[in-house]
Amino acid sequence: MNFVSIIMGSKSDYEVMKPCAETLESFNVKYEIIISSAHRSPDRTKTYIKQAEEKGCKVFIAAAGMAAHLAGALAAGTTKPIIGVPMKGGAMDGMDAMLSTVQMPSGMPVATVSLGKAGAVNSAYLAVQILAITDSELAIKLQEDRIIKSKKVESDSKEIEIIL
Ligand code: RP5
Repeated sequence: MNFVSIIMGSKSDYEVMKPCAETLESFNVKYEIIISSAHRSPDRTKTYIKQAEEKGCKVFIAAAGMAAHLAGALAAGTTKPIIGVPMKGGAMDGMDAMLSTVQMPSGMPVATVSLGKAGAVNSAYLAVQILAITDSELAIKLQEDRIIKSKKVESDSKEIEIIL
């Protein structure tokens, strides 16, 4: 069973990450979602990575804020792709999490997406794109989604556009 795993450092990350789960659902991609912290529950995080991988997890999405170490900790425990979603909040409102998540040492990549809802949604899209490399049905769904998005730009424009 192929699936994606969403891991959040805290329950306080859940609201931001809901759109990630919803996006995976819109593509009928199976996922697990749990709370586990690199700092507060390192053993649970380590154990979960191994168990998820054994069950068929193909991509991990890690959401964490402040001195965000979760995505890096996952990268240390698996060679599966890791997508890091930095969370806003704290004294630096996410800049700390963004730098902590993106600044990985060479050979230990974390694909870091943006702060906020766009990052949460894009983490799901990136996971779907990775799965679609070996899943032609999913690849077609992604192409259809692009067409819908492109048509929406045109219809939105028609509502307000002025062309001389
Ligand atoms: C991080 O610290 C979590 O991912 C969260 O974004 C941030 C704050 O956590 P809480 O204090 O709200 O639990 O580990």
